[in-house]
Amino acid sequence: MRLFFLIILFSTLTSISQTQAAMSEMHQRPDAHAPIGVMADHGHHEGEFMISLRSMRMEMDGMLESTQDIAASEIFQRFPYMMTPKTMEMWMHMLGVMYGISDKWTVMAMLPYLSSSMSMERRMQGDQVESESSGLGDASLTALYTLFESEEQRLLFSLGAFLPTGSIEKERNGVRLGYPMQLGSGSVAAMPQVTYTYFWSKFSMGSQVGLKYFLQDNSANYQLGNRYLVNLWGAYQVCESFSSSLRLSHVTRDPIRGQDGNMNAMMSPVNDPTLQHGNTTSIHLGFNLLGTDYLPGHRLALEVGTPIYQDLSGPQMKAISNVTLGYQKAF
Ligand SMILES: [Cu+2]
Repeated sequence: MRLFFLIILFSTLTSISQTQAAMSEMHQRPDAHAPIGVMADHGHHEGEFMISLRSMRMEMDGMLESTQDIAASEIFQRFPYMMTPKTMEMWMHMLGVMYGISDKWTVMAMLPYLSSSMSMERRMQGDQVESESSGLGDASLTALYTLFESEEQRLLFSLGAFLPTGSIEKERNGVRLGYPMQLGSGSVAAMPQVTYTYFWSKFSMGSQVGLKYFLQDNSANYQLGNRYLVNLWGAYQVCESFSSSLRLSHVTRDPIRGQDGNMNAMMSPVNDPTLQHGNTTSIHLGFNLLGTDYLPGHRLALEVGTPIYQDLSGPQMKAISNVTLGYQKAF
């Protein structure tokens, strides 16, 4: 009986150590990490520490009403707005830190820095004006739990807490800027997510669903609409240090609840709380580079995306492109 027990114990320990070896082997694939535009896709082993830096650029050009383009002249004809946005560029630089508390539990902290600019056309003057805002965005703390991980697959749950560290009081000449130009939400938000990834020898596929749920009204008496996120991707490992990926992402934004009393909703579509929601589906082409012989363990990734479907409430800015460049290193 004792011998039987020892055999069971020994084989269990052997299989655990084999799984560990397989797991670290899996971590050494370039596509072991999701495309860089996806967050909270992987956990870390006990005592492992990772630092990441991301730079994202989002560009918007022109306006959409529902799914149709709408010119500034038509907006001024049909709506009472005093100005309408033409273009917007947003940069987000994000510092992230991950730490494996155990092989199951990982914690992650993220701190974004935003810098946005928008050009608007004015009805009366017929000219263009620019507005800018920059500063810290909303920081987040996320707990990740690896429910299951083997050589072939990984199932991960995460729960993020977003903190209202970003300003919601950005102004131009003493006038509060519209919702898209504010740096934060002003509210605490919870974000549960589930990520499942399956690995073949050269291919991998992943899926992620998430919800960003705002928990309270902010100091300006509104709360941003909840966000529903879906990601689906496939990656192909071209060689041991390089993989390319194709990703579909979908974001649904609920309407804003309440209204910022310091913003004149009739000034511009971006000030109108009834217009800041809709659906966007995008496609992204990505590359993951993993240093093997040269700079082992360093990761560099790029992802370039463009919307393929946008259905926005009322006249809203049309997204054109988004690009993410990221660097990651585990210790
Ligand atoms: Cu990590």
